[in-house]
Amino acid sequence: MIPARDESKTLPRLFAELEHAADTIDCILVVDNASRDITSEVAKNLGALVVYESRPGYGHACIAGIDRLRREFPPEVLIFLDADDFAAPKQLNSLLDPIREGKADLVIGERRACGEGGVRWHARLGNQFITAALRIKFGSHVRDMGPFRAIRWSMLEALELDDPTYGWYVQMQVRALRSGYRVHGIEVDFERRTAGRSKVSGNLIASVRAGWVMLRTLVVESLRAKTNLSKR
Ligand SMILES: Nc1nc2c(ncn2[C@@H]2O[C@H](COP(=O)(O)OP(=O)(O)OP(=O)(O)O)[C@@H](O)[C@H]2O)c(=O)[nH]1
Ligand SMILES: [Mg+2]
Repeated sequence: MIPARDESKTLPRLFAELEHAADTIDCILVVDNASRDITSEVAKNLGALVVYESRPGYGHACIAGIDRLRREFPPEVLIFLDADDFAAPKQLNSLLDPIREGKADLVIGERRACGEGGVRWHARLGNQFITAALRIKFGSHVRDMGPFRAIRWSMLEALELDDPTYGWYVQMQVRALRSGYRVHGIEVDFERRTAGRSKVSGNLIASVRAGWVMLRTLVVESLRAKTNLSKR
């Protein structure tokens, strides 16, 4: 599943890269998140199944995509992939391996720099803060909050994720850890976008806003975990 907002310029290259993983993928779903460009048309022409979500927000896009899959093609494993992550398709099989081998329920790509440069310093700092908090509070060993990840469908359904914002992946990790699912990280190559407009980590204010949303989600989800445990 590819959440995409104004990504008409990145999708052609991403789909060309996805040819490398054609044997592994049953269906490519692009969620056009209220784009102001021709993202939907480009995705359809490239052969994707397209869902349109009019409410901006990363989590809104993921929820809309999951609803559609639930109704039509619930997969065994769902892969999340950003529309500008050109390095990811070649690494799809390595991401899936721990699930195929029965060692993990959720696998997260830990980004290391290659090509045009890695995660920018302010995004890296925010990521380190959140991953350290997850380690201290929930014993997580994963070193990044990257969006390139694979999750068993049955587990995804059980987590009942509903965060409409960039807190989506924080909510996923907290709920997975506190429910005892096996969460693994694997190192993946990552290169900065070379097309389209940078919307979050390329912009300090947007990064701070996204960081704040992630932190808020972490606090809310941790408090919720505490309340649920004390009710048992
Ligand atoms: N900013 C933003 N991105 C969204 C939204 N919904 C889906 N996306 C997609 O989420 C993914 C991540 O957004 P990016 O703009 O690449 O954010 P980033 O990777 O942190 O930073 P840059 O790559 O530097 O822009 C892309 O595939 C976007 O198209 C939304 O509501 N806002
Ligand atoms: Mg990006």
